[in-house]
Parts: sequence; C-alpha cells; structure tokens
Amino acid sequence: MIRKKSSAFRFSAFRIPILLWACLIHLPAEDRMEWFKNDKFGMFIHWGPYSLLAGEWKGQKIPPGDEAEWIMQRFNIPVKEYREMARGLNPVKFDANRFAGLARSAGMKYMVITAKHHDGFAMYHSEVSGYNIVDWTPFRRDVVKELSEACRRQGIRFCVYYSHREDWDDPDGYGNHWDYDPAKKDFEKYLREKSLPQMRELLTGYGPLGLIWFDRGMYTTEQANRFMDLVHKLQPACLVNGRVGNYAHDLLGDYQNLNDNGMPTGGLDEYWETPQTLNGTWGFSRFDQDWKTPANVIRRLIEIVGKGGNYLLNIGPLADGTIPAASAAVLEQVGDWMRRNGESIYGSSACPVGQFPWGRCTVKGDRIFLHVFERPADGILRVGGFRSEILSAALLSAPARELPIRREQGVLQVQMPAQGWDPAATVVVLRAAGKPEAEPHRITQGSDSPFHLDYLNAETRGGAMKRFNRDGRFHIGRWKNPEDQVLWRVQVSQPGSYRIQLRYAARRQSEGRKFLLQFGEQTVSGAVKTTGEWYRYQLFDLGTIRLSARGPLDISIRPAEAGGENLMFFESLRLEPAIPGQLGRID
Ligand code: H79
Repeated sequence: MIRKKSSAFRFSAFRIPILLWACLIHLPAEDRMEWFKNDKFGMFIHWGPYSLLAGEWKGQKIPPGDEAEWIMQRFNIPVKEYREMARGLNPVKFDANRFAGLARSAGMKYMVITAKHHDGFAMYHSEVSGYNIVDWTPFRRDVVKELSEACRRQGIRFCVYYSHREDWDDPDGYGNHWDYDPAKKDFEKYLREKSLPQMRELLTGYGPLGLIWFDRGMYTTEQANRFMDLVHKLQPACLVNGRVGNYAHDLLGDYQNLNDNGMPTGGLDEYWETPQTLNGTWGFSRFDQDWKTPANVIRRLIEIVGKGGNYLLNIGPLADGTIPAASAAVLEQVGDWMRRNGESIYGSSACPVGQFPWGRCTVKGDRIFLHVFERPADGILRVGGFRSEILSAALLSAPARELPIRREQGVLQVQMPAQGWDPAATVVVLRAAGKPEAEPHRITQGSDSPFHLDYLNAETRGGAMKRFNRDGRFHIGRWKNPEDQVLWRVQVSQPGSYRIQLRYAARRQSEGRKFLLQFGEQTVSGAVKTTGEWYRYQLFDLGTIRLSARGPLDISIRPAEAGGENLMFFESLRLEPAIPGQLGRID
C-alpha cells in the first residue's frame, strides 16, 4: 500500500518505478495521494465526554502535559459512572461553521474529528451503539454530520478519527481491565459487532471522507486488512493512516504517522504526517494552558513540510462546544502568516539540501523557498548546497523587488533587505534555471573518527525505502533484489583498516540471505542473521576492510540474489578504526 515518494530528502535524483497497485484499489495511488501531498496542514479535534471532565475526576487531577482524554483509563472510572457522566455532555454553544471557519482562516485544508476515541463514545448518530451523542445526551445533534457539512461548505476536506481496537466501554474491546476480565474478552465479537459496523456507518453516512485516522493498531495484519478493505470498498479514494495495522509488524496504510508529537529527524521515502497538539494534551484540560506560540507552530510547520511531511495540529474544544480562546488566537495568527506565505507551503516538496543554520527550505517547480528564522548579522544570507544556477531572488512578500545575489566559492549570497522581516519566518524565493538540484554531497570524517552511515545520510535506489518504525525510529527496508540498494558517498581522509559493523533487525524468513557490501572496487559479502521477530536491532561485526586511498569512495549494500523477503531492516553501517590512533594522518 505504500509507494515510494518521488521527493527524497537529500538525494532526489533517483526515481522509483511505479509499483503496481492491487486490483482492489480503483484509483492509482498518485491520484489518491494528490490532495494529501498538496494540502500539508490539517486540524485535529479531540472532543468527547472527557472534555466535560476537563482533566479532573472526583478531585483527582491529570497533571499538566498529560493526556486528558485518557482520564477514564487513568483513574479506572467504572463504565457505569463514566456513562452517567457522559449524559451531561450538552455542547449548546457548538457551531460547526466556527470550527470549519477557524480551520480555514488558519490555512488548514483538512479536518480530522474523533468520531470515537478510546472511551467508546460516538460523537455521531450510531445505530450500532446507543452510546452516542444523539441517543445518549440531551444535545441530540450529530456533531460529525454538522462538521462534515460545514467543512464541505467551506472547502475543508473532512476526515474522521476512529479508535478501532481500544474501547473502554465495550466488554470485548481492548483496554478496560478494571470492569472486564481480559481473559473473558471476545475481541472478534467486538470487531464484528461494534468496530467494523461503526466504520461502515462512518463510510456511508457522512459523504466522501479524505482519510480515516485509526489509532493504537490491531493485533494482526489480517484484522487490519479487514478495516483497509472496508474503507477501500466503500470509499476507494479515502486514505488510511499507518496506525491501522499491528505496530510491531510491517506497517500498512497509505501513509505513515510519526509518534504522537513526533518531529522528524529527516525525510522518508513514503508519505507521512505527524500529529501534534497545541499544548500538552489532546482532549481539553483545565490544567494545561501551556500553548505553543504562533511562531513555534509556524516553524514546526516549516520543519515538517521541509522534510516532506504533513502537520496535523490538534485543538481540544470545551464541553460547551467552544474552542479555547487561546488556541483560536494562536491559529488565527498562524493563518495571518499562511495568507502571506502559504505559497511556500502548499504543493511544495522537501528541501533537497537538508537544513541551514539560519532556517529551512521547500521547493516547488523551479522555485526554492528559503524560510529564514535567524536574521544574518551582516545582512547576507548564505545558501550552500544547491548546484542549480539561481536566476533571481526576492522576498515572497515583495516579489517585484529583486534582491542582489552573487556566488562566492559555490555558495550563493543573498543581500537581504533591512525591512520586511517576519519574526516567525521570512520567506525568500529563489528562481532556479530548471528544477532545483542539490550539489553531490560527500560525507567527510574527522580526525581518527569512524564513519557513521545511516538512513539519514543514505541514498536509496530501486525498491529500498527509508521508513518509519513505530518505536519512533527509522530504518531502510523493502529491499529484495540486487537493484534495491543503499548507497553513501564518502570522502576518506584517513586511510587505514576499519572494522565493519552493521546494525539491523531481521525476521526468521531472511536468515541466511546473502548481501554484498561494496567499498569502491572491493566487495565484502555477508549473510543475514535473524534477530528474532521484526524490529529487534542488533550489531553485527563483519570483519575489517582496508581503505588504502585518500579521496572519494562510494559505499553500498545490496541483496546478492533476487527474490524472497525483505533483506533486513537496516539501521546503520559503522566503520570504526581497527586500531585506534593508527589511521593515516591528514596531510
Ligand atoms: O488520541 C491521542 C492520544 O490519546 C492517542 N493518540 C493521540 C492522537 C494515544 N493513544 N495511545 N497513546 C496515545 C499512547 C499511550 C500513552 C499512555 Fe498514558 C501512557 C497511556 C498510558 C500511559 C498518557 C499518559 C496517557 C495516560 C497516561
């Protein structure tokens, strides 16, 4: 289900053959992902009975920064009492237009609302369970329906969050061990009678959905596929996030989520999004007023988009239906910036040269957008790393006024104006002669130091993909054939003998598979050793290699033979001086 993206983080020059889609999928992957690639910024809404408790149960408080929507689990609130409490949910001030309007003025293009969170309560009119906002509360209005209609009117793509495994209300759902004996749970019954039927209701009653945001994974891949198949059968264009599957197995879905509030260390070869919240909680808490500043949110957006991802930013409405004034104010200010600078965000791709000391970048067509966080003291912005000829520079806010540029020892210098600075990020637009290309980059070594080669500084070829793993780490996987390669371009300054240390995880199916490590003309072969199941990484010693010449060297790893399973989940290749202090000195 996951396609390699066309925009790699650093080495963008290699294009991946288009994978054939399973005949189940009615639309080609590219078409279905198009809006996701363009839109970049979405609104997440966590809203449910927990909003009424606002972080407190019978005098016990959720500490600031902890997750208020977890209150039922945290204080082991009995189902009977939580259900009684939920009867009081009556958000009389709720106005769906206000939500859609705020998303719109913040520059957000999609909205994801918790149709059911882990507490099992549906924020829509469900016939599967009467424990929903229409049948259970005096409010009697379908919040999900009203939001879906308001979003459609205001041009926001509507999406739902659905916790498909966790359900603290249902005797057979996952998670409630204080009311129900885990040994007596019939999880299949839960899937059959609540989770899948509710998913069907959401897919058939609320118009076209942009994506379904599952959470907490499934026990098995087979179970996850039942959800994926249902979504694709009823709404072929609707995307599925990666948390649909078992976190410890191969990740499924149309795109991956980083961990909650995760920031990426680098780009990935697949589509991704990071869910983050404006303070420290998802559902509303009276005890958490630690709001991020508008500038912080803007810089996070830039950081994420500059690495090829999407930013799903959460608000937690109050139980009366209003949006906390502080979070609305932050979003309005982010919107001000987006109105002026959205051109540098929507439809852009990852920066091909990584990050700069003064800020970040994105690219689109023949334009490079430089997001300047720190104003250079001498007024000259130094932009290294682009090979492309740069034809002109101007502030995005003043396109008619060209800024003087020149190149000095390969580094572009832009003479910045004294005025027009934005405290969050000032955007400079460079126009390149053609598609912006990065300079070929070589990894250098310090004195007597090892080479640490990992996913971040690697170039992937063929089917090899830089992927997220649910532990919050990253690796390279999906390589099966000799053309699926991982490559590094290094600069050897200290000839000598190096110990080769490979860190990876490998499933039993990969045991004994041969691979080749290429150091220029020298080849070292190895055989995969299993590390048990899935993502259990271990360090393996592959002997020593003598790098006798100073200068450029290409290092690669590839499967020796075609076919079979994923070779390994590769984490890093370390070249350690065999005898410390004995490497040749730099001239
Ligand atoms: O919906 C939001 C979270 O409630 C949900 N994902 C985001 C989008 C989420 N599900 N699981 N987790 C987050 C991770 C679980 C964290 C926990 Fe805890 C640590 C559960 C128990 C210990 C945080 C601290 C919540 C309660 C105490």
